[in-house]
Amino acid sequence: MQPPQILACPKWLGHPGGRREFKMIVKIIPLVALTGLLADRSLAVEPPPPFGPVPAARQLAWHEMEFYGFVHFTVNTFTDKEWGYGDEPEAVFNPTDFSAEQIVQTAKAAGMKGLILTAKHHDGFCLWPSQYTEHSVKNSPWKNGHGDVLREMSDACKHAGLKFGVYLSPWDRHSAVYGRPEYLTYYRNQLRELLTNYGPIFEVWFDGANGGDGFYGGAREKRNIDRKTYYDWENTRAIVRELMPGAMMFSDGGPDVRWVGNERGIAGDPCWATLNRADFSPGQADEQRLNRGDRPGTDWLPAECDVSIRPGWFYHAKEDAKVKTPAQLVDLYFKSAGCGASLLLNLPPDRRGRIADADVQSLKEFRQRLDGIFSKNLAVGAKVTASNVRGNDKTFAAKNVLLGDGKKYWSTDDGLTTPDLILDLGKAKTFNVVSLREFLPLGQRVEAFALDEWQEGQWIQFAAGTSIGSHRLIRGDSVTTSKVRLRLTQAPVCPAISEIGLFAEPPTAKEN
Ligand code: FUL
Repeated sequence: MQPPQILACPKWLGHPGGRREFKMIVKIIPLVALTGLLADRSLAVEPPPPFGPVPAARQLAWHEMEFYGFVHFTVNTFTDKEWGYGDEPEAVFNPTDFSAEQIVQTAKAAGMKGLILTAKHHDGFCLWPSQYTEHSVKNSPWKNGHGDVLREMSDACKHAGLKFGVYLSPWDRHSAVYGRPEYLTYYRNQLRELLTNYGPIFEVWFDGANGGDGFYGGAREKRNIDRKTYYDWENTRAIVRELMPGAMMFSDGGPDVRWVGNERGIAGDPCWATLNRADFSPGQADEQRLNRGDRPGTDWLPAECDVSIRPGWFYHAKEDAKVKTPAQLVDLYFKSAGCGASLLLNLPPDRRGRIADADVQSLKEFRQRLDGIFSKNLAVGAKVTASNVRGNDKTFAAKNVLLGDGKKYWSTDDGLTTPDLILDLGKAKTFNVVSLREFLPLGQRVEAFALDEWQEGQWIQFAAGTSIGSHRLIRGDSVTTSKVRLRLTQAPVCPAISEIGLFAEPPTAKEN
């Protein structure tokens, strides 16, 4: 048998026993390499263990959206009401120039990542031709009863790259069986219809309102239900999990996203992403707690800030002059998305079935102002150092906070809960907005922080706050400095910070 081909043949191979030694070496080398690898592995620095409840995959995807829209549209648009009684004839629903395209493009241009449509509001009228009721678009004059608002909106969203969600009011003032067990079957059938025919659905909105009285098939009476037991929420929710596992479910108490406790669009400070969910159920709101969350909290249950661009949720011509200004919208963005919650901004189509000009204009300028702020991160290019880096491993390097991809983060050794991080900007820069984010798969870790500027040889604090979570925007007076320090001042565990950004908001952005 031929010996193996040896290209560079060391001298010692020539002496007796040399070949045997060589064979042994050939066997040993991979072993050594493997042992080395294993040793490297055991040396690899482990990421910090997660702290408290952590977000599910659907919640992580939702956190990335931050800003999306509500579309309140139904018979109320034509009767000039906010809550239809349930006796509105189908004939009143007749938009003269409905355009899902115009609605969706308006939302997209404003920077929204999705839209949630009132498939059925409290009045019970269905914007899709449900096979379970006659009280729907199919008996309206719109498109001779062949229209389907859900279909058009879901298609337009898909086409534009926006996610689509549905609001299906549990309270139904039209249904003759509302209040009886049969209604639950009807409600669940409709839920199945929506989730099967108009998906993918990113969020299902379970409203908690119930005023009691209604048409109820002609009974015209007050019907009270037990909010805790009537809808058998556990089994109703199971339908969503079964048909659309990626969908977020909204209600006062989640299970995936919670109400922020007001309809003004303003998150609490702090606004924790966690809540003790067992204390809440739809329609059972402790507004203060929903606004701020619970810390410590048993469940990852972040807040959603719902607010309308107009005083009402539905379109009323008399409110045309009361559309929120670009400055008010920017302010809302800072007070919702900038506090770790999401901004769900309602855009009500008018009687044409389009977003009115005043709203379109305001949204356009709102977007321009936000872009004006966030298009340039003044921290990019800074030299970043930290008082500690986890295991001195570059996986957890301080400079990860500038990557902006949300995938990497700066962390420290276990037990170091109040470290500092310094951005050396190289020269004096002026900013008035600071953006911070935590790496959410490891939970919400930081409980308090401070920001310092370097002035004449010393650090001076210019801002401080509590919760960070998915996003914390600090909007303050202008700071001009060449160095910024982030000081984490309270936390139960070491941090995982994925972003620090510095931005300059032009003074005009605060004016109307
Ligand atoms: C409330 C409803 O009663 C309003 O009409 C609106 O739909 C708002 C978003 O939720 O509970």
